[in-house]
Amino acid sequence: MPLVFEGVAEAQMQPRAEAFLARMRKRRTVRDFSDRPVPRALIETAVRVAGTAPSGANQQPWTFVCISDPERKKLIRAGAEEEERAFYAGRAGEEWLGALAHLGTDENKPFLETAPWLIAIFAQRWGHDAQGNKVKHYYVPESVGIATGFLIAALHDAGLATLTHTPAPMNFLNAICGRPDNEKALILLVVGYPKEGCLVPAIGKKPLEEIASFL
Ligand code: IYR
Repeated sequence: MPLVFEGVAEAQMQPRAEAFLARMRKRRTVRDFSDRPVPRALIETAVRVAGTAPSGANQQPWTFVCISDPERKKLIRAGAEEEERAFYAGRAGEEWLGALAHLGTDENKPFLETAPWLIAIFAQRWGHDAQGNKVKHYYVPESVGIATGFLIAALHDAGLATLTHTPAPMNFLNAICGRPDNEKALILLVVGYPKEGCLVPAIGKKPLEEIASFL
């Protein structure tokens, strides 16, 4: 079918790109969340944005489990803190803990109960056809990573804060979220408003010269 391509007037292209950059530059990862509720419709809309992402063979190999139920959040916090205690007590190793030190993180994850929404992002390592046969999926981590980027940008643009949390391993999420074995939890996105007086590490992003080359 013919492409519907809504272009931007040439004079507007650079200003539009810069306005988007200015907006995205204001995104910060947050670890202190307020318990202020967030309407489900906002989360649904942001997940629909994630669902527009490109994916290998357009297989859309992702499942976004959106959790606001306090009982599930409590189970997720318990599961994550158990893994994180082992991680910080030595499983991570000196080098990894050294790389993280400036972030000030530890094994306590109260935000997993405080924040109004958790989005557990699962990658479907394979799918099923109508007869229930296994269907191979292509470029799964790449596809789910791209969709997650869309999701983070959409939530930020809607005025919400996120934390890209990765308790490892995350297998405990399958049972809590009721997901089958072909799905692997990749990221647990924490979503809400920052707590009043929330602090973030004094860190910045690399300049263009360090992240790009033009040939
Ligand atoms: N998953 C742990 C450790 C951690 C790892 C990385 I890499 C970070 O950028 C931040 C934290 C935790 O969430 O505390």
